[in-house]
Amino acid sequence: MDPRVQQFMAMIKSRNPGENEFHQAVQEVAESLIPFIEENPKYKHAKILERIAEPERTIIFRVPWLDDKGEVQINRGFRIEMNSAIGPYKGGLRLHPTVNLGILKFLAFEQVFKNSLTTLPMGGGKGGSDFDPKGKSDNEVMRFCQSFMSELFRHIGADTDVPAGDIGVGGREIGFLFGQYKRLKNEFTGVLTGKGIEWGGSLIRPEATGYGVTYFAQEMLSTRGLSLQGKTVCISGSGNVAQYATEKVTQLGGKVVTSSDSNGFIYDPQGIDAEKLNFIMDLKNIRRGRIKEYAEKFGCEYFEGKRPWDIKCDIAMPNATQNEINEEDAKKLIRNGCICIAEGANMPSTPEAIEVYLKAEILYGPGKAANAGGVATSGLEMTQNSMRLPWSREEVDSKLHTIMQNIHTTCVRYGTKENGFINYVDGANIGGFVKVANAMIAQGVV
Ligand code: NDP
Ligand code: 2IT
Repeated sequence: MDPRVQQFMAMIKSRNPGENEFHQAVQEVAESLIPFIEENPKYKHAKILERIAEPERTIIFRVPWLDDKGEVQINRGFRIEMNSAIGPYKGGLRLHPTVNLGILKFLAFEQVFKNSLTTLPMGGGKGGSDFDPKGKSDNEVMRFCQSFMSELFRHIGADTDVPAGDIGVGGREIGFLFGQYKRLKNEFTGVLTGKGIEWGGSLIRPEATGYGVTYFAQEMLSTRGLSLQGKTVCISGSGNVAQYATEKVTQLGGKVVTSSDSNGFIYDPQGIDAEKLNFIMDLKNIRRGRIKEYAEKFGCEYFEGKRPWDIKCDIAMPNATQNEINEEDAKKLIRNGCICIAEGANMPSTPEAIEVYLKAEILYGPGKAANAGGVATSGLEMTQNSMRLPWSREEVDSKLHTIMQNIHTTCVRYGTKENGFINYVDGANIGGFVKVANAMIAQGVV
C-alpha cells in the first residue's frame, strides 16, 4: 500500500474504531485521491481529505414505539450529516437490523461524491435505524416511523437536510414519515423525496436507480462498441433497485436470469420477462413474501443461502447490499465471461473483488457513479417541489438519462489511463471530489 494512504488510514482507524465499512469506503477514495492531491497541493494545504472524512454532524437518538401486543420496543435512530459544501445534506434512510454507525457513515461518505457527480446542488447525508421491517404489521411500521420522525424533524428541512428511501424504506415508509413531519412542523414542503405522486412526488423516482444503473451500463458498453441487446444479465436483490433494473435491461434487449433476497436466489434461464417481473413486484412490494415463491410459481431452480455469481452472464448488477461480491465471486464471474459490472447497490464489491475487476480491465462501474440516478431524480423531485410544478414522465426520464451520460463522461475524463483503460473508480472518486473540494476551499475553514 502507498505509505501516504497507510498513514492516512491509520488516522481514520484510530479516530473511528470498529467502523469497518467506513474504513473500507474511505480507503478506496484515499487511494484514488492521494496521488491527485499531491499533484494539486491546494487541496493538501486546506486538509480537504481529512475534513471530508469527518462528518459535519452526527445525530444518534432513541426510537421507542409500541408493538401490536402493546409491548415497548426500543430502536436506535441515526442521521449522519456528512457534507453541505454544495447543497443541503441529501441521502436515504435505511431500516435494517444490521444498521450501525459505521455502515451509515460509509453510506454518507459515498453519498457526498455521488451527489456531486450528479451535477445537482446536493450535499451528502445518510440515516436510518436498526429497526427490522420484516414481519411487522403496517401499524407497527407506522408507529416506528412516527417515533423516528418525532426526533428527526428538528434536524431536517427542505433547505437543510432532505432524506429519502434506501433498504427497507420505500413509498409506504416515506408516507408515514412525511405525515408525521407535516404534523409536527405544520409545513407542506419538499423535506423528503420519494413521495407519492399525489402529494409532491416525482414521476420516475421509483424507477430511477434501476433505470439509471442500466443507462450507465449502456454507456460503459458503448465505449467498447457493445450494447445490452442479447446480453445475459445476473441481478442480485429483488427490491426497488433490482426490480427497475430488471425492467429496463429487458426493455433494452437484455435477458435477466436471476433475482435474489437475503434467503437465496432464483435462476430462470428463460429470462424474467414483464409478466414474471409483475409477479416479483406484487410478491415483494405488496405481499412482502420470499423470492423462493418465484421458483415454485414458474418452475425454475432456487438456491437457498446462495448469491447468483456462479451463474454464467455477460453483465452482473449487484443490487442488494454492501460486500455481496467477494474475491472468489469476482474471479468466477470473469472466468464465466462477464465483461461488465454495474453496481446498483452501494459498495457491493469487496476491495479484493475490485482489484480482480481492475486487473482484468473489464468494465466496472462503482456504485457512487452507477447508482447515482436515484438521488439525481430525488434532486429533480426537489426542483419540481420548489417550482410547485410537476414534470411529465418523459421529461424526468430524459433528464435522468442525460445525467447518467454526464456522470459517465466525468468518469472518463478523470479515470482514463495511459493505455486507454477507463478506471471508473478513480474517475468517480476524483470527479466527485473536485467540486466539493473547491466549494470547501471557497467557504473557508468551516
Ligand atoms: P430494498 O429494501 O427495496 O431491497 C433490498 C434488496 O436487497 C432485497 O431484495 C433484500 O432482500 C436484499 N438484501 C438486503 N440486505 C441484504 C443482505 N444483508 N443480504 C442479502 N440480501 C439483502 O432496497 P433498495 O433496492 O432500495 O436498495 C438496494 C441497494 O441499492 C442498497 O445497497 C441501497 O443502498 C442501494 N441504493 C438504493 C437507492 C434507492 O433509490 N433506493 C439509490 C442508490 C443505491 P430481503 O427482502 O430478504 O431483505
Ligand atoms: O444511496 C442512495 O443514493 C439512495 N438511497 C438515494 C438517496 C436519495 O436521496 O434519493
